[in-house]
Amino acid sequence: SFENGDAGREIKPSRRRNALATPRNQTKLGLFSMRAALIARQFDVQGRLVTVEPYGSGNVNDTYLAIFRTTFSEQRFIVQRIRKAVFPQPEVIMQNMRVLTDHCHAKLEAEADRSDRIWQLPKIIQTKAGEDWVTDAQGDLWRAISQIASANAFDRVQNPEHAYEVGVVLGHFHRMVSDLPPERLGYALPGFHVTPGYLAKMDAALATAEGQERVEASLETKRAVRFVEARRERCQVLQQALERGDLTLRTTHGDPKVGNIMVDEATGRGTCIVDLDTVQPGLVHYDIGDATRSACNPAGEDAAELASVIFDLDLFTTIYRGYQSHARDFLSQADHRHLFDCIHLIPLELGIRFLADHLAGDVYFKVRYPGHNLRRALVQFKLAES
Ligand code: GN1
Ligand code: MG
Repeated sequence: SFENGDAGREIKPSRRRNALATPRNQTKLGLFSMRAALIARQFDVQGRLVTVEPYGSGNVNDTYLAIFRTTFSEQRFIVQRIRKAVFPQPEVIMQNMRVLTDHCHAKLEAEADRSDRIWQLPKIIQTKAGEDWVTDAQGDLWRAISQIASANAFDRVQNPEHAYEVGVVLGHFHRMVSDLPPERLGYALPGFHVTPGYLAKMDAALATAEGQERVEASLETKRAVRFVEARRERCQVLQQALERGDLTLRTTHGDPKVGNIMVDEATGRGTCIVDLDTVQPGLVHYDIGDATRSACNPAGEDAAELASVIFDLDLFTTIYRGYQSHARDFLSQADHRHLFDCIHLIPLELGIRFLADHLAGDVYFKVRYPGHNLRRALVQFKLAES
């Protein structure tokens, strides 16, 4: 995996490169980047390719920053390979992204004069043939999107002001898509955030010989499984509310963790939400729970000390204030009634997802060391407990 960034540090491509500057990694880097370079040249950008390098710290897709130059200009953009193991129908992601960005870009432009800041949102860069993506010889989907100008993302919440901006950006996103009917979007990731489905995945992994072996391998794993067992019932709460009709499907982001919120370098204010792969019909609770489990945990998803993992209520108050500044009219009474549920459920769910993947042999999330998914699960369980 390229994506061995340090949690909580600023995500800068130059840092990645230093972190990878061992001879073995350089060879790997060369091979993969070469493939990305071949792909990058197929998109409709001016100039000559100068470099392509691994970028960001995502757990799923392969991400690169490409730089093209002419004598008088430079264009930087993001090139990504969508992983088939995770997204069975990657073209649905791109169809959704087209619908979403057309809707939002028009809205941002129309509201620009009244807005308190310049909002950004990635734009699809088409191929020279006018397509939204390319498929390589292995059948993998690659796409190119614009890079957000002068902004940073952080894997960990930096301070209360940062938490506030995370809330503002999510609230602004929800308001922007509040009139985009979810029926216009497909399911790029069927079963995403449907917690009982992740329980079933864990059960399936536990039912295999390899899964059993992994449980037996450590006391920590046994404890983690027991932790989930004791909370099985609660895993149904949002799904049942949806089935009862208390909650309704809307257009959601799906992955609004703190690392997907870009902060303007110059002003320190939120400017953009990125990673639009999981935009699909869902519950706003998935998003609120995901943003809060991420931004209210100052120790981060890869916390070095489990003891340092807490759900910080002051940060929650702050992020929620930011959220409400845009989404005040957006949440119904029933939505409010289920806030506590989602704040507890989404870290529990992510913990189950990490644990299930650990038991299944790390097939979904990229790992940087053996036992990484188990470790990630323990952090999320600690958070849910807190
Ligand atoms: C994955 O790839 P990345 O880092 O954007 C995952 C999210 C998790 C997140 C935890 C498609 O996101 O659901 O919350 O890891 N994305 C997918 O860091 O499963
Ligand atoms: Mg994501």
